[in-house]
Amino acid sequence: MMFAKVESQSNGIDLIKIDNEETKIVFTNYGARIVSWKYDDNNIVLGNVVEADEFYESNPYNFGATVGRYGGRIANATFELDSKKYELDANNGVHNIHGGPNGIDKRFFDYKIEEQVGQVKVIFTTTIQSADDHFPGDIDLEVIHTYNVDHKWTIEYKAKSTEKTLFNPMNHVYFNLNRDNNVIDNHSISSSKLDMYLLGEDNIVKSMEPLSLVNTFQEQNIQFKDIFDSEDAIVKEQMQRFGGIDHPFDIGGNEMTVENKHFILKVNTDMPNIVIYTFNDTTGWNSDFNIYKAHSGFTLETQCIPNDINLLGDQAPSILEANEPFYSKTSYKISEKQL
Ligand code: G6D
Repeated sequence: MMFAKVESQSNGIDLIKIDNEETKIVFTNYGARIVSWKYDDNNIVLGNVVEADEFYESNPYNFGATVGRYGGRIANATFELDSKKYELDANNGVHNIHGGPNGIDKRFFDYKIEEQVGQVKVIFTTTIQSADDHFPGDIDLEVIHTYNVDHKWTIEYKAKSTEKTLFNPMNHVYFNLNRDNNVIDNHSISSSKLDMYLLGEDNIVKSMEPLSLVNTFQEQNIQFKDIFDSEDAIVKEQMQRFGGIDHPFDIGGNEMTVENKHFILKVNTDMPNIVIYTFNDTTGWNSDFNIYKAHSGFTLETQCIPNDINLLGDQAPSILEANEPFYSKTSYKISEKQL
């Protein structure tokens, strides 16, 4: 039997806890974020349920958060749309990242819960004002987290903007499928296509010609460790420079699998790219909460390629027309391997 219950903590934090027998998932109104996902006693994602009311406010790594209105970096915090120049807040050196300093990861969403046959839906709503982040247009946004009896977590984004704008939302959950929470180097990724866009200065994509990892490794199933330790000159340079993966990918058939010896995680998305970030730098958080070492987790950020507006101009897939409904869907399904 599936059921949901709400627990309130201090600082306005509500925890929405969904119980589905061997798996349990927890969301919060703060950033419409996932706080916890457990398979029996195993934590599948990074987060903190017990101290959620203190942990998330100071967490600089966007753990589990809905990120927007634009996920990833916009170079030099500026872009042009229909020949008009927009200046954003720089919150990553000279760049804008993850929607800027007033991104939606730091706001309280309204929500309602719908318990249906075989699934629970948590519908989070908010409005992003142009005055919040200096992008054009006010956006009415719904982020719907659905959890079902098959242990599948689905995120749907529904939005509408008052003006033509950029919209590139994603979820910044970090996964770790290891029972001992050891680093994720032993996980492997697989898809019929694993094309990695190479990064230049400040982790910003430098070329729209991706490198096929399937060709480079002659495999469709590749361990993170083999990527980190690759002797291929291009891969090696990228791994040494960025401390791991922080790259957008094109995947095959909208589907990718990540697994270790215990679990299989399948991601399915209608977004054009997935940014994989292997939590390469954990030194930027001076807090007792920071118990993380490099490669403690990895993200699967389903989104348009960051900085697409400056790379592709009016062909950028993140462009959203005024009053046009936006819809996007991503799901993550966890299953245990039969030994
Ligand atoms: C994103 O790509 C970025 C990283 O570079 C950043 O450090 C992280 O979010 C917090 O995945």
